[in-house]
Amino acid sequence: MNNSHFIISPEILRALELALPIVALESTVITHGLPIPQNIKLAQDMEAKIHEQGAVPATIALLDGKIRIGISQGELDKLAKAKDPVKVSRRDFARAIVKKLDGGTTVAGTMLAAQQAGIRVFATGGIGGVHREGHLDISTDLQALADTPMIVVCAGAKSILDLPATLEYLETMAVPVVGYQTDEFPAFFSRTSGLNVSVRLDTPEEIVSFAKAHWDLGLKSAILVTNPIPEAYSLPNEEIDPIIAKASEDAQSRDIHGQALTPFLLQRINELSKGRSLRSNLILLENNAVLAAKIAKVVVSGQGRKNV
Ligand code: PSU
Ligand code: MN
Repeated sequence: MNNSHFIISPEILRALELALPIVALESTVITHGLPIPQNIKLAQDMEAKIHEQGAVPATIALLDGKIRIGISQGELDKLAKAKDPVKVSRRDFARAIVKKLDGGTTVAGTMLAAQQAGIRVFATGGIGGVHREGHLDISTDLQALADTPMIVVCAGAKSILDLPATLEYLETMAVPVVGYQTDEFPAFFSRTSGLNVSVRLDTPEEIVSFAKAHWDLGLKSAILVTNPIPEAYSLPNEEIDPIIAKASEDAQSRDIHGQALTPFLLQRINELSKGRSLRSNLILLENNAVLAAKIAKVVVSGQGRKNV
Protein backbone atom coordinates (compact mmCIF):
# COMPACT_ATOMS: atom_id res chain seq x y z
CA MET A 1 0.00 0.00 0.00
CA ASN A 2 1.41 3.40 -0.97
CA ASN A 3 0.50 5.40 2.12
CA SER A 4 0.87 8.77 0.47
CA HIS A 5 -2.38 8.21 -1.44
CA PHE A 6 -4.39 7.02 1.57
CA ILE A 7 -5.77 8.68 4.68
CA ILE A 8 -7.12 6.13 7.14
CA SER A 9 -9.35 7.54 9.88
CA PRO A 10 -8.28 7.11 13.52
CA GLU A 11 -11.27 4.79 14.17
CA ILE A 12 -10.29 2.48 11.30
CA LEU A 13 -6.59 2.55 12.19
CA ARG A 14 -7.49 1.41 15.69
CA ALA A 15 -9.89 -1.24 14.40
CA LEU A 16 -7.20 -2.60 12.05
CA GLU A 17 -4.65 -2.68 14.87
CA LEU A 18 -7.01 -4.51 17.25
CA ALA A 19 -8.35 -6.82 14.50
CA LEU A 20 -11.92 -5.62 15.14
CA PRO A 21 -14.60 -6.51 12.58
CA ILE A 22 -14.68 -3.88 9.81
CA VAL A 23 -17.17 -3.44 6.97
CA ALA A 24 -16.20 -1.38 3.92
CA LEU A 25 -18.94 0.78 2.34
CA GLU A 26 -18.95 2.26 -1.15
CA SER A 27 -19.66 5.90 -1.94
CA THR A 28 -20.89 6.04 -5.54
CA VAL A 29 -24.29 5.46 -3.96
CA ILE A 30 -23.70 8.79 -2.13
CA THR A 31 -22.31 10.79 -5.08
CA HIS A 32 -24.21 9.26 -8.02
CA GLY A 33 -26.87 6.87 -6.68
CA LEU A 34 -29.20 8.81 -4.40
CA PRO A 35 -30.37 12.42 -4.19
CA ILE A 36 -29.55 14.84 -1.33
CA PRO A 37 -30.51 14.56 1.56
CA GLN A 38 -31.34 10.84 1.34
CA ASN A 39 -27.74 10.07 0.42
CA ILE A 40 -26.39 11.63 3.65
CA LYS A 41 -29.04 9.98 5.81
CA LEU A 42 -28.43 6.62 4.15
CA ALA A 43 -24.67 6.78 4.73
CA GLN A 44 -25.27 7.63 8.40
CA ASP A 45 -27.89 4.90 8.83
CA MET A 46 -25.66 2.24 7.27
CA GLU A 47 -22.81 3.20 9.57
CA ALA A 48 -25.18 3.14 12.59
CA LYS A 49 -26.47 -0.36 11.70
CA ILE A 50 -22.90 -1.66 11.52
CA HIS A 51 -22.00 -0.08 14.88
CA GLU A 52 -25.15 -1.60 16.44
CA GLN A 53 -23.87 -5.02 15.44
CA GLY A 54 -20.55 -4.33 17.16
CA ALA A 55 -18.55 -3.83 13.95
CA VAL A 56 -16.79 -0.77 12.53
CA PRO A 57 -17.96 0.87 9.27
CA ALA A 58 -15.35 2.17 6.82
CA THR A 59 -16.92 4.39 4.18
CA ILE A 60 -14.42 4.72 1.33
CA ALA A 61 -14.23 7.80 -0.91
CA LEU A 62 -11.86 10.26 -2.59
CA LEU A 63 -11.49 13.75 -1.10
CA ASP A 64 -9.01 16.24 -2.59
CA GLY A 65 -7.31 13.36 -4.36
CA LYS A 66 -6.73 11.29 -1.21
CA ILE A 67 -8.23 7.83 -0.82
CA ARG A 68 -10.12 8.02 2.45
CA ILE A 69 -10.78 4.89 4.49
CA GLY A 70 -13.38 6.01 7.01
CA ILE A 71 -14.79 9.54 6.81
CA SER A 72 -16.12 11.97 9.43
CA GLN A 73 -19.55 13.61 9.41
CA GLY A 74 -18.06 16.81 7.97
CA GLU A 75 -16.31 14.87 5.22
CA LEU A 76 -19.50 12.99 4.39
CA ASP A 77 -21.30 16.33 4.00
CA LYS A 78 -18.55 17.59 1.71
CA LEU A 79 -18.71 14.46 -0.41
CA ALA A 80 -22.51 14.43 -0.63
CA LYS A 81 -22.53 18.05 -1.77
CA ALA A 82 -19.44 17.88 -4.01
CA LYS A 83 -19.83 19.62 -7.35
CA ASP A 84 -19.12 17.22 -10.24
CA PRO A 85 -17.70 14.38 -8.14
CA VAL A 86 -15.83 11.69 -10.07
CA LYS A 87 -17.31 8.22 -10.26
CA VAL A 88 -14.20 6.33 -9.20
CA SER A 89 -13.87 2.86 -10.64
CA ARG A 90 -10.49 1.23 -11.05
CA ARG A 91 -9.10 3.29 -13.89
CA ASP A 92 -10.22 6.59 -12.36
CA PHE A 93 -8.08 6.56 -9.19
CA ALA A 94 -4.92 8.00 -10.71
CA ARG A 95 -6.86 10.82 -12.39
CA ALA A 96 -8.63 11.70 -9.14
CA ILE A 97 -5.29 11.56 -7.27
CA VAL A 98 -3.22 13.74 -9.60
CA LYS A 99 -6.01 16.25 -10.17
CA LYS A 100 -6.89 16.28 -6.44
CA LEU A 101 -10.57 15.54 -7.04
CA ASP A 102 -13.49 14.42 -4.88
CA GLY A 103 -15.27 11.23 -5.85
CA GLY A 104 -17.43 8.30 -4.91
CA THR A 105 -15.93 4.82 -5.26
CA THR A 106 -17.89 2.17 -7.17
CA VAL A 107 -17.98 -1.47 -6.11
CA ALA A 108 -14.76 -2.07 -8.09
CA GLY A 109 -13.13 1.09 -6.71
CA THR A 110 -14.13 0.31 -3.14
CA MET A 111 -12.81 -3.25 -3.44
CA LEU A 112 -9.43 -1.98 -4.63
CA ALA A 113 -9.08 0.47 -1.74
CA ALA A 114 -10.47 -1.93 0.90
CA GLN A 115 -8.10 -4.68 -0.24
CA GLN A 116 -5.13 -2.33 0.04
CA ALA A 117 -6.22 -1.38 3.57
CA GLY A 118 -6.66 -5.01 4.67
CA ILE A 119 -10.48 -5.01 4.93
CA ARG A 120 -12.11 -8.32 3.93
CA VAL A 121 -15.86 -7.65 4.08
CA PHE A 122 -17.83 -5.09 2.05
CA ALA A 123 -21.53 -4.16 1.90
CA THR A 124 -23.19 -2.52 -1.09
CA GLY A 125 -26.61 -2.33 -2.73
CA GLY A 126 -26.31 -3.75 -6.20
CA ILE A 127 -23.28 -4.65 -8.28
CA GLY A 128 -22.67 -3.47 -11.81
CA GLY A 129 -22.73 -6.08 -14.55
CA VAL A 130 -23.37 -6.69 -18.22
CA HIS A 131 -25.71 -3.99 -19.57
CA ARG A 132 -28.61 -4.81 -21.84
CA GLU A 133 -28.72 -1.64 -23.94
CA GLY A 134 -27.32 -3.33 -27.01
CA HIS A 135 -23.68 -2.29 -27.32
CA LEU A 136 -20.88 -3.82 -25.28
CA ASP A 137 -20.89 -2.44 -21.73
CA ILE A 138 -19.53 -4.61 -18.94
CA SER A 139 -18.91 -3.09 -15.52
CA THR A 140 -15.38 -3.24 -14.06
CA ASP A 141 -17.16 -4.51 -10.93
CA LEU A 142 -17.16 -7.97 -12.52
CA GLN A 143 -13.39 -7.86 -13.07
CA ALA A 144 -12.87 -6.70 -9.48
CA LEU A 145 -14.99 -9.61 -8.23
CA ALA A 146 -12.87 -11.91 -10.39
CA ASP A 147 -9.54 -10.95 -8.85
CA THR A 148 -10.14 -9.59 -5.33
CA PRO A 149 -10.49 -12.06 -2.43
CA MET A 150 -13.21 -10.36 -0.38
CA ILE A 151 -16.71 -11.14 0.85
CA VAL A 152 -19.10 -8.74 -0.91
CA VAL A 153 -22.69 -8.50 0.33
CA CYS A 154 -25.29 -7.14 -2.11
CA ALA A 155 -29.00 -7.53 -2.93
CA GLY A 156 -28.22 -9.08 -6.29
CA ALA A 157 -28.33 -6.81 -9.29
CA LYS A 158 -31.00 -4.66 -10.86
CA SER A 159 -32.72 -5.94 -13.91
CA ILE A 160 -31.44 -2.79 -15.67
CA LEU A 161 -28.68 -5.34 -16.37
CA ASP A 162 -28.70 -8.47 -18.46
CA LEU A 163 -28.87 -10.75 -15.43
CA PRO A 164 -28.29 -14.10 -17.18
CA ALA A 165 -25.21 -12.68 -18.96
CA THR A 166 -23.97 -11.17 -15.70
CA LEU A 167 -24.25 -14.54 -13.94
CA GLU A 168 -22.47 -16.29 -16.84
CA TYR A 169 -19.62 -13.80 -16.60
CA LEU A 170 -19.32 -14.45 -12.84
CA GLU A 171 -19.22 -18.19 -13.48
CA THR A 172 -16.47 -17.76 -16.09
CA MET A 173 -14.48 -15.71 -13.58
CA ALA A 174 -14.89 -18.29 -10.77
CA VAL A 175 -16.94 -16.00 -8.55
CA PRO A 176 -19.26 -18.03 -6.30
CA VAL A 177 -22.71 -16.48 -6.11
CA VAL A 178 -24.07 -17.28 -2.65
CA GLY A 179 -27.78 -17.03 -1.96
CA TYR A 180 -28.24 -16.05 1.68
CA GLN A 181 -31.19 -18.15 2.82
CA THR A 182 -32.35 -18.41 -0.80
CA ASP A 183 -31.81 -20.59 -3.88
CA GLU A 184 -32.65 -17.79 -6.27
CA PHE A 185 -30.53 -14.85 -7.41
CA PRO A 186 -32.32 -11.74 -6.08
CA ALA A 187 -33.00 -8.86 -8.46
CA PHE A 188 -32.42 -5.95 -6.08
CA PHE A 189 -35.98 -4.56 -5.74
CA SER A 190 -37.47 -8.02 -5.85
CA ARG A 191 -36.48 -11.24 -4.10
CA THR A 192 -36.74 -13.32 -7.25
CA SER A 193 -35.33 -13.36 -10.77
CA GLY A 194 -36.02 -16.91 -11.94
CA LEU A 195 -32.23 -17.48 -11.97
CA ASN A 196 -30.24 -19.74 -9.66
CA VAL A 197 -27.36 -18.89 -7.35
CA SER A 198 -24.37 -21.26 -7.36
CA VAL A 199 -24.77 -22.15 -3.67
CA ARG A 200 -27.26 -21.48 -0.90
CA LEU A 201 -25.86 -20.77 2.59
CA ASP A 202 -28.01 -19.98 5.60
CA THR A 203 -25.72 -18.49 8.27
CA PRO A 204 -22.76 -16.08 8.51
CA GLU A 205 -20.69 -18.97 9.92
CA GLU A 206 -21.37 -21.10 6.84
CA ILE A 207 -20.45 -18.18 4.58
CA VAL A 208 -17.10 -17.70 6.33
CA SER A 209 -16.30 -21.45 6.20
CA PHE A 210 -17.21 -21.43 2.51
CA ALA A 211 -14.90 -18.46 1.86
CA LYS A 212 -12.07 -20.24 3.66
CA ALA A 213 -12.52 -23.37 1.54
CA HIS A 214 -12.57 -21.26 -1.64
CA TRP A 215 -9.43 -19.29 -0.79
CA ASP A 216 -7.62 -22.38 0.62
CA LEU A 217 -7.51 -23.61 -2.96
CA GLY A 218 -5.52 -20.59 -4.04
CA LEU A 219 -8.42 -18.90 -5.81
CA LYS A 220 -8.36 -15.11 -5.70
CA SER A 221 -11.95 -14.38 -6.65
CA ALA A 222 -14.48 -12.72 -4.37
CA ILE A 223 -17.41 -14.43 -2.68
CA LEU A 224 -20.55 -12.59 -3.82
CA VAL A 225 -23.23 -12.93 -1.13
CA THR A 226 -26.68 -12.03 -2.38
CA ASN A 227 -29.13 -11.02 0.34
CA PRO A 228 -32.73 -10.62 -0.82
CA ILE A 229 -34.58 -7.43 0.08
CA PRO A 230 -36.92 -7.92 3.10
CA GLU A 231 -40.29 -9.20 1.88
CA ALA A 232 -42.29 -6.21 3.13
CA TYR A 233 -40.30 -3.81 0.95
CA SER A 234 -39.86 -5.89 -2.17
CA LEU A 235 -41.52 -4.43 -5.26
CA PRO A 236 -43.54 -6.72 -7.51
CA ASN A 237 -41.82 -7.47 -10.82
CA GLU A 238 -44.99 -6.33 -12.67
CA GLU A 239 -44.56 -2.90 -11.11
CA ILE A 240 -40.81 -2.37 -11.41
CA ASP A 241 -40.04 -4.13 -14.71
CA PRO A 242 -41.94 -1.66 -16.94
CA ILE A 243 -40.25 1.24 -15.10
CA ILE A 244 -36.84 -0.29 -15.71
CA ALA A 245 -37.71 -0.92 -19.35
CA LYS A 246 -38.79 2.73 -19.76
CA ALA A 247 -35.61 4.00 -18.08
CA SER A 248 -33.56 1.84 -20.44
CA GLU A 249 -35.44 3.16 -23.51
CA ASP A 250 -34.87 6.73 -22.33
CA ALA A 251 -31.14 6.07 -21.99
CA GLN A 252 -30.97 4.73 -25.53
CA SER A 253 -33.00 7.50 -27.07
CA ARG A 254 -30.78 10.09 -25.37
CA ASP A 255 -27.64 8.14 -26.35
CA ILE A 256 -26.42 7.90 -22.78
CA HIS A 257 -23.59 5.42 -22.35
CA GLY A 258 -20.31 4.73 -20.54
CA GLN A 259 -19.94 5.81 -16.94
CA ALA A 260 -23.04 7.99 -17.13
CA LEU A 261 -25.36 5.10 -17.93
CA THR A 262 -25.84 3.50 -14.50
CA PRO A 263 -26.39 6.82 -12.65
CA PHE A 264 -28.88 7.90 -15.35
CA LEU A 265 -30.84 4.65 -15.04
CA LEU A 266 -30.91 4.82 -11.24
CA GLN A 267 -32.13 8.41 -11.22
CA ARG A 268 -34.76 7.73 -13.89
CA ILE A 269 -36.05 4.70 -11.95
CA ASN A 270 -36.33 6.84 -8.81
CA GLU A 271 -38.33 9.47 -10.73
CA LEU A 272 -40.59 7.01 -12.52
CA SER A 273 -41.41 5.04 -9.37
CA LYS A 274 -42.19 8.28 -7.48
CA GLY A 275 -39.98 7.41 -4.55
CA ARG A 276 -41.19 3.81 -4.06
CA SER A 277 -37.91 2.44 -5.39
CA LEU A 278 -35.93 4.84 -3.21
CA ARG A 279 -37.48 3.53 0.00
CA SER A 280 -36.78 -0.07 -1.00
CA ASN A 281 -33.25 0.93 -1.97
CA LEU A 282 -32.59 2.38 1.49
CA ILE A 283 -34.03 -0.65 3.29
CA LEU A 284 -31.99 -3.18 1.34
CA LEU A 285 -28.76 -1.22 1.83
CA GLU A 286 -29.27 -1.28 5.60
CA ASN A 287 -30.19 -4.96 5.48
CA ASN A 288 -26.92 -5.67 3.66
CA ALA A 289 -24.92 -3.62 6.17
CA VAL A 290 -26.31 -5.75 9.02
CA LEU A 291 -25.48 -9.06 7.31
CA ALA A 292 -21.99 -7.85 6.37
CA ALA A 293 -21.35 -6.83 10.00
CA LYS A 294 -22.39 -10.29 11.19
CA ILE A 295 -20.05 -11.90 8.65
CA ALA A 296 -17.18 -9.56 9.61
CA LYS A 297 -17.61 -10.60 13.24
CA VAL A 298 -17.26 -14.27 12.34
CA VAL A 299 -14.22 -13.49 10.17
CA VAL A 300 -12.34 -12.02 13.16
CA SER A 301 -13.73 -14.38 15.82
CA GLY A 302 -11.60 -17.26 17.12
CA GLN A 303 -13.34 -19.62 14.74
CA GLY A 304 -13.11 -17.27 11.81
CA ARG A 305 -9.50 -16.40 12.45
CA LYS A 306 -8.56 -20.03 12.35
CA ASN A 307 -10.63 -20.45 9.25
CA VAL A 308 -9.95 -17.43 7.08
N1 PSU B 1 -26.19 -0.52 -9.37
C1 PSU B 1 -27.10 -0.09 -8.48
N2 PSU B 1 -26.82 0.97 -7.69
C2 PSU B 1 -25.61 1.60 -7.76
C3 PSU B 1 -24.64 1.13 -8.69
C4 PSU B 1 -24.97 0.08 -9.47
O1 PSU B 1 -28.17 -0.65 -8.41
O2 PSU B 1 -25.37 2.58 -7.03
C5 PSU B 1 -23.31 1.79 -8.73
C6 PSU B 1 -22.29 0.98 -7.93
O3 PSU B 1 -21.37 1.86 -7.31
C7 PSU B 1 -21.59 0.15 -8.98
C8 PSU B 1 -21.57 1.13 -10.14
O4 PSU B 1 -20.30 -0.26 -8.62
O5 PSU B 1 -22.82 1.80 -10.08
C9 PSU B 1 -21.39 0.42 -11.46
O6 PSU B 1 -21.21 1.36 -12.47
P1 PSU B 1 -20.72 0.91 -13.92
O7 PSU B 1 -21.85 0.09 -14.47
O8 PSU B 1 -20.48 2.17 -14.69
O9 PSU B 1 -19.47 0.11 -13.70
MN1 MN C 1 -19.98 0.57 -18.15
